[in-house]
Amino acid sequence: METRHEMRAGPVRGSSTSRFLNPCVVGFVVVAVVVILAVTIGLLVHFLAFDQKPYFYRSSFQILNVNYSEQLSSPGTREYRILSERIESLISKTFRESDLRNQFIRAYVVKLRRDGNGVRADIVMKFKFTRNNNGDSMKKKIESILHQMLNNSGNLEINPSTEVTSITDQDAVVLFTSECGARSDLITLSEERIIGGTKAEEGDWPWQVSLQANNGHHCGGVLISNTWVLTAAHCFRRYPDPYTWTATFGISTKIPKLRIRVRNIIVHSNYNPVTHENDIALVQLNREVTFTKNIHRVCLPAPTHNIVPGSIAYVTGWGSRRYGGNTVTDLEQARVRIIRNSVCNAPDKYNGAILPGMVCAGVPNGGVDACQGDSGGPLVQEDSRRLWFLVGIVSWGYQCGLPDKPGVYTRVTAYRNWILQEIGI
Ligand code: 4AZ
Repeated sequence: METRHEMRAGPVRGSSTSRFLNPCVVGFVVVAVVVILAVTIGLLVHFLAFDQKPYFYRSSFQILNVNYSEQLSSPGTREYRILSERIESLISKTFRESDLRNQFIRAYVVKLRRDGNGVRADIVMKFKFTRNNNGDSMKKKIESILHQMLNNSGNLEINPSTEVTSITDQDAVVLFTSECGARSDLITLSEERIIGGTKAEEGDWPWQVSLQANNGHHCGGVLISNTWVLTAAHCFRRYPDPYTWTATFGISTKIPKLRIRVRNIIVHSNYNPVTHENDIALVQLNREVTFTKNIHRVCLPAPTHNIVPGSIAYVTGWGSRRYGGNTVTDLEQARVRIIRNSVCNAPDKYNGAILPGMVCAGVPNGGVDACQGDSGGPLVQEDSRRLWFLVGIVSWGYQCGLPDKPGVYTRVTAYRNWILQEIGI
């Protein structure tokens, strides 16, 4: 009873108004309102003025004073690289000297094609701007800056009737993956990325395949088209029947992103298991792979492509971390250097066993190498436009990671014409 009386007494004493006007409460309410307002205004200003989002645009230029030639049909040639770099640097220079210098990120030539006698270049451009810039006005600005550029493009004569189209991230993926050799970081036109550690991330090596016999990882492989995988001939010595094999994609062999049966296996007819000569094979998949940002083909080098001794290359696979060890379930990468055949043939190294169709790669003191289970997998190099080329296929070596015993790879340039003869690519 006492308590109930006291409670009821509160309002009777008229303290409700005085409590409401209590300076502490008023102060608290004012501070709360000010804080909420400040946070809201802050967030609005942040999103409208500072929170920049990437936007992709595509365009296509007709270049009138460059004659199309076979040399421009593959991104691996010097001619293709030089012309693409000229176009990219012209666009970059133009935007860096324009009102959009703070919005422009990168321009990239995704494809050079024949257009009459001349050349057409398909271009993807990336910009960053805030939400209060509407896409249409940006498109107009980009078009007008490009238009000025085309009238003043130095020694490249470009048809000035050029349209710009806003595209989605997914459209950019389709444009990049219809060509070869772009890692996922190039597809998003992100800033330079350093490859670190040994564990690979999804999309780092999108052409890497696991070739599995009876669903167990047996060899690596490399996606070179939407139906063909390049690998080593010695992978099929134990299981020659294509129906034994499946190919998986994605960095984990435990939880693959995709699994496809093998339809056919073409082993080089002159493969020699004693000398390891012609250790190369082609695997046809039972259905086409739909390329994605994380699954698509590598570039094949031209037969004349120069593999420079001392240059950096990466070998990737699920092979064992030491000779005699188990294979791993998460894809790993290793950074090695190309070794000249004459050096690799020295008496303390392979003493003449390295034939012209082979190439060695390793590090001076050993410790970084391919190993059992990596066989058939890729040895790749990046070019100046950040496209990746297949230079070797993991083939053999004396154990793994020993000093003076580098990894030996099938030299892909020596088999470029064999691939063309066998499957027409
Ligand atoms: C193998 O047995 C193997 N260190 C693959 C690569 C190397 C050695 C052995 C290179 O499949």
